[in-house]
Amino acid sequence: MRRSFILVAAAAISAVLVAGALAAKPPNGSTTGIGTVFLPNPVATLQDQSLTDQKDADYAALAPAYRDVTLTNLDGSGRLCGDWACVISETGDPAYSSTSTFRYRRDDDRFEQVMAYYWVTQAQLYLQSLGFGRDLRPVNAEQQDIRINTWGQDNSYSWDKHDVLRFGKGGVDDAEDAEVILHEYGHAVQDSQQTPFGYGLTPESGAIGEGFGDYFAGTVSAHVSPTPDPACIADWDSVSYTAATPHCLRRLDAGLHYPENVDLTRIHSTGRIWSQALWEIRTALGPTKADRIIFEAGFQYGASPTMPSAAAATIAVAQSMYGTATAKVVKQKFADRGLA
Ligand SMILES: [Ca+2]
Ligand SMILES: [Ca+2]
Ligand SMILES: [Ca+2]
Ligand SMILES: [Ca+2]
Ligand SMILES: [Zn+2]
Repeated sequence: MRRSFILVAAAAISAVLVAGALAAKPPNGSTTGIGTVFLPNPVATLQDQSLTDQKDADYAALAPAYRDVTLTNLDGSGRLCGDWACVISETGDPAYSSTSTFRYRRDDDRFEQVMAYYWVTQAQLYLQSLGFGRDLRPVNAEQQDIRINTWGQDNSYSWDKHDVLRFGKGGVDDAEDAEVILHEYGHAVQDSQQTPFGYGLTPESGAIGEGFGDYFAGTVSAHVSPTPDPACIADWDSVSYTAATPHCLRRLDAGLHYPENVDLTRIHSTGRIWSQALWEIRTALGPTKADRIIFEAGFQYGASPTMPSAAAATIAVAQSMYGTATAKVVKQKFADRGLA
């Protein structure tokens, strides 16, 4: 199953993936480097709702949104591959640097490759900082395959059969917005928590998956680079398909309620019930405690939960990790959405 971040019919995918023939260059051995990225995206960073795609141009108003960051966990090959992410590009040149210096602007396809490497790595490092892989079991702690392609539709997806994230180039190139990257990585996280690999086999569990992806984007984005309106997801990608401001793909505070706002033909929209419950738990408990509970619960509620059953599993995890007072808070936040 392929899970995307917006509801656009998926085109057939070529079974033949061009594996980015890599030039035979010597490894440079360095596991850290420098990259230029958005943190998390220009609209949120600059608080400027008037920014538009302008056909992938690198125009002056965007200049203050670029940031140089340290790229970590590289494998020393001079490519954007490492412990937690490996980027293969099917468009433009594959990024390569003998000095691990990856400074590009958005009109260069290599910019999105750097974004994908940086943000997937940051997401995994955030999970580890919470204790996953230490006192808690690891979550998707492996090299995530990422492909960026010329697919023209405005859509990206996680494809669990091949354990790969793909980012397209419709409108604002999808991997120019950290929150699109993180939403898709959220799907990979949930897939990895199931045995056999793969989460979300029913429409309602799919809606939880979309809500989880949005929540994951919100919590990791706010951890790495806080911005004034953290409940707005994909502030930059969405300028291509939203007229109202602030531009958001979706929000984490939509005020929907179970079951009357459930529409299982619109799982992304319905997922806002779930994402809001998680967001309010995070607000009440703080990000560390909330995310330890929320991500641990992903191991517990199975591949195809209903929203109430996943809520019950999450409350039980809160009880066993932190006791009755914390479980009560979690239960109340789910109750506010009609889920407990
Ligand atoms: Ca671009
Ligand atoms: Ca584009
Ligand atoms: Ca897009
Ligand atoms: Ca945002
Ligand atoms: Zn999705």
